[in-house]
Amino acid sequence: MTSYFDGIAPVTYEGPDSTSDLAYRHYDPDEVVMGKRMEDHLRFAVAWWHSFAWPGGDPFGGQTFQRPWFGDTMEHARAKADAAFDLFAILGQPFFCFHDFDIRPEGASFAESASNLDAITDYIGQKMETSKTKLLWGTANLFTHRRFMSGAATNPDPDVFAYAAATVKSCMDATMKLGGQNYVLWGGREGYETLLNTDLTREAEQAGAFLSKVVDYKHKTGFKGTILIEPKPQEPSKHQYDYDTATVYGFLKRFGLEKEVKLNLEQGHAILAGHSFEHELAMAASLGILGSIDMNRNDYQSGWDTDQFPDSPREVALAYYEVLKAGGFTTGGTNFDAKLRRQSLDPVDLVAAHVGGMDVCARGLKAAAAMLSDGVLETHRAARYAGWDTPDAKKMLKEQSLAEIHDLVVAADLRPEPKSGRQEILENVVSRYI
Ligand code: XLS
Ligand code: NI
Ligand code: NI
Repeated sequence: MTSYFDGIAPVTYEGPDSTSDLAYRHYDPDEVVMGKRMEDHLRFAVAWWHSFAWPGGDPFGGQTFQRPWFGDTMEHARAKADAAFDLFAILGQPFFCFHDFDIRPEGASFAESASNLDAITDYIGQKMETSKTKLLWGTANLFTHRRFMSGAATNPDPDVFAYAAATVKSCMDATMKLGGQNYVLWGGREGYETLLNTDLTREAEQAGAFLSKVVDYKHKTGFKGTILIEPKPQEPSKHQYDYDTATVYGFLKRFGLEKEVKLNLEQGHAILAGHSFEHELAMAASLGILGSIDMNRNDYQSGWDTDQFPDSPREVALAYYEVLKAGGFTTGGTNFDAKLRRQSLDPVDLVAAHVGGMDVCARGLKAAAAMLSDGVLETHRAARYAGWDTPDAKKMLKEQSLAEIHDLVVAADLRPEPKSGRQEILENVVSRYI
């Protein structure tokens, strides 16, 4: 242990009546929910970038946090890893996620950055040998450095495409070396600022070729994990190509990759796209591409990606309802791509933020599991569509032409009557379970 979290004991489950700031009231890793341990359902992960690399800046002011590991040497990188594994142990966290940029100092050349990555992943790998915490996913940061300002795969300069491809290869290698269960691609700069200087057709072809090479590398190396794309409609780019679930699915189909790549969906990104999180999850499940989630919310007032820890049991319950209905996570999990507010300076804030987020998720999961097991929503949904299970309706859908249907309507003198959708009753049902 480092001394950073001194005085903070490992967090334990104390039950709903506990008044401690640092206890789980709902998250009991061993509690069995729908036949599976809660820890194995939720598969929580700490995000290295927000929890250990983010300095607490905003557009009006710089760093507020003063972490002893801030700095750009390998020594700092190792101290950061030490503190990270201390937090994982305090939380009992099963997983973490990282970008190359979060864990190693940037070198003066590609080769130096790659060798730093190799050294720090050796160090992290050693720490993992004595820790229960595994790697949920690794990813490349292809958006912070100025070389990526006009995109990575979709850059007008082929040299940047090449640099991005080499970076992803090294990050996939690092992910495999640490036994990662997924590899994520989030294209923050894959989009444009103005159409006036942008060739949409070329950029889509570049992105398709890039992703095909990533999938090809996965197969060549025998990586057993899942390749995930994380959709987001804008920010940092004005318009991002991976707008939302449906858009990414269209892109995957266009390049024949819909069986190869799944999605990492983030609550806040769904909201930025004008959807609810459950919409994005349900859509992905329906298309067979639901992979993993980033469970961090936005401030509904501000309209940008504020990356806050979740605090709404109802929202979280509706999200896990879709996850459970789809059969639960396989390689995916629940990553807290969430950061503290910039006034939350202390080690205890970092611990409490995760404890609160995990607890809200546990509560949501239990509510979702109960709603699903009791069948309260599905029974109603099935009844609402029951007409479609009749032979006549099936025949109409599959076999009959527009003209034949017309003749049937005339012959039967069909006069459809509207039926209640029962929305308020269903909303009350959900409230009963929260
Ligand atoms: C940014 C994204 C990013 C990805 C990983 O909005 O959420 O943090 O999760 O690159
Ligand atoms: Ni985000
Ligand atoms: Ni994210």
